[in-house]
Amino acid sequence: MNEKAAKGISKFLSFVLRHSPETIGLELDENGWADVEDLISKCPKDGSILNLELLEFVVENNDKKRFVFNENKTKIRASQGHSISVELNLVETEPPEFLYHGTVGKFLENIRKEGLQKISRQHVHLSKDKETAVKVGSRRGIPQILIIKSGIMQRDGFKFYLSENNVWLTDKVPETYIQF
Ligand code: HQG
Repeated sequence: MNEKAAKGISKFLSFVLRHSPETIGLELDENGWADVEDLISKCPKDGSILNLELLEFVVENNDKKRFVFNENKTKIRASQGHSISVELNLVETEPPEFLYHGTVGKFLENIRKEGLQKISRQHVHLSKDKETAVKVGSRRGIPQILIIKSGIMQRDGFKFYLSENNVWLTDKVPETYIQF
C-alpha cells in the first residue's frame, strides 16, 4: 500500500473514530470502540474500499500509532485525540519534569491569559520531546514551542495520563506552569 493511500485511511479513521462516527452511521461504545465489520461496511465507497488487511496495515504502520485493535481484531479505536466524549480508562502516570506543547503565535496572547485549554478535544496534548511539539505546531504555521513545568504541576495535584501511543494528556495547563 502506498503512503498516500495509508494517510487517507488514517485521516478517515481519525475523523470517524475521534470526532464524527455518526457521519457514516457508525456507533462507538462508551470506550470509543467501533465494530470492525461495521466500520468496513459503512466506509464510503469512493474508490478506496476498506478491508481488514488495509486496516491492519494502517494500525501497524501508522506514524503515530493512532489506532488500536482489541485482542481478536473485532474492534478498533483511536488511542487519543477525541473530541467526542469516550472513556479511555487512561491510567494516571507521573510525567517527566518538563513536557512540550507546539502551538502558533496567534494563540499566545490568549494562552498567556488563560493557560492551555482543551479547546475542542477531551484533553490538552503534550509531548515528551521538542521535535514532536514542533511537528504539532507546524500543522498551523510557524511553530511556537511552550515548555510545560509538568513535574511541579503534578506535585501541585494536577493529573497526567499517557495514552497508549505515548501522548501526554492533562485537563488544562494554567499559565503559571508555562515557560514561554
Ligand atoms: C491552542 C494531533 C487559544 C493549542 C497532534 C492548539 C496532537 C489555545 C489549538 C493532537 C488555548 C488546539 C492535538 C487557549 C490551547 N487560547 N488557543 N487558551 N489553549 N490553544 O488540534 O495540541 O496527528 O485541538 O495550542 O499531534 O494542536 O491528529 O490540539 O494549537 O497530538 O494524531 O488551540 O492532534 O494529533 O488544537 O493537537 P488541537 P493540538 P494527530
